[in-house]
Amino acid sequence: MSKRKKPSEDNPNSDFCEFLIELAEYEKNINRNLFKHKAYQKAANVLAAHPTRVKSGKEARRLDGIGEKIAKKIDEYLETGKLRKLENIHKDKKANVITLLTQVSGIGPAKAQNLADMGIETIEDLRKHTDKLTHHQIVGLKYFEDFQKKIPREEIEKIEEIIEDELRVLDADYHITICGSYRRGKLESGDIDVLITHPKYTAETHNKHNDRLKKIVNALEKSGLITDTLSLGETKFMGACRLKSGGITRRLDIRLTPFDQYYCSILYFTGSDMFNRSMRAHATEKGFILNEYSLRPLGSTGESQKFDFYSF
Ligand code: 8GT
Ligand code: MN
Ligand code: MN
Repeated sequence: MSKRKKPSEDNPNSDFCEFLIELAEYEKNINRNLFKHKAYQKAANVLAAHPTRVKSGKEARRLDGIGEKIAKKIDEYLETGKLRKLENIHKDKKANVITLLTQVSGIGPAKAQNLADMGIETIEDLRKHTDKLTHHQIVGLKYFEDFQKKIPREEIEKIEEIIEDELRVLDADYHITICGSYRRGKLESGDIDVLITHPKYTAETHNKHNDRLKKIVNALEKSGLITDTLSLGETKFMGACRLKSGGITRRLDIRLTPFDQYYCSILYFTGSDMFNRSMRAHATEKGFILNEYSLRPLGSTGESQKFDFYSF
C-alpha cells in the first residue's frame, strides 16, 4: 500500500484535490483525527470525479461531501493561490518529521510521533536506531527509496505471469487475480495486490488448509520472486518481491481467500477504499450487507454463503 494518493492526470480540479489530500494526510498522521481525514478524502474524491473545473466554493458546496469549511478553503485557494493552514503546516518541523516517518512501511502515526519525540528527524537517524523498530519497520526502512517508486503496469503483468507459472507447478487449479489500483486500470501502482483461491479451499474447509499460503510463499521465495516477508498468516501475506531483471524491490500483498467468497473478496480488494465505502452504503440502502466475504440480505445469520454469487 502506498501512503500518498495523487489525483488522476485528466482531472480539471487536480490542484484542489492535491491540497485536500495533503490536509487529509495531515489529519490522519499528525492530528490523528480520522473523521476529518475521511471528510477531506471524500471531498478530494468527489472533486476528482467532477468533470468540469469548479469556479467557486459556492459551486463546490453543491457537491455531495463538500461543506462550508472546505468550500471556504476552495475560495481562499482561488483568491490567493495558497492556503494559510497548509503554509503553517509546512513550517511546522514536527509535522514534517511525522509526515516523513509515516512514509516508512509499517510506521503508523502513533509510532512516528513516538520516534519524533525521541528526536529522530530523518531517515538517516532512523537507520541508526533500528533497535526501536519491528521487523516490518526494518524491512520498510531497508527499501524506503524503492517502496516510494510507482510500479508500471507492464512490470505487474510480468510478476503476475511468474506467480501463475509457479502456482501451476504446485497445483493446476489455482485462480489468481491482481486487484488494487492495477485492477482499477491505473497505469502505475503503489504495490501489487494478489488474490488467490482454489476450488478445494472453501469457508467450510478452511481449517484443513492452514498451510496453503505458506506453501505458496515458499514456492515464490524459491523462485526468487519474493525477497522479504513483512508478515505471514494463514490468509494474508505482506512482503517484498523483485524481478530478476528489474532491480527495484516492490511491495507485495497476497490474500488467500475461500473459493465461495472469491468474488466478494475481489470486489473488496480492488477498492478503492472510498468506492468500497459507498458501495457498502448502497448495499445497506437496498437491504443487503456487503463485506469482503459475502453479499447477503440484512438480518440473515451469515451462516449461509449461498448469496455469495447473488448478483455476480
Ligand atoms: P496503491 O496503488 O497505492 O496500492 O492503491 P490501492 O491498490 O488502491 O491501495 P492498497 O492499499 O494496496 O489497497 C487495495 C485494497 O485493499 C483497498 O482498496 C482496500 O479495500 C483493501 N485493503 C485491505 N486492507 C487494507 C488496509 O489495511 N488498508 C487499506 N488502505 N486498504 C486495505 O484489504
Ligand atoms: Mn496493498
Ligand atoms: Mn495496491
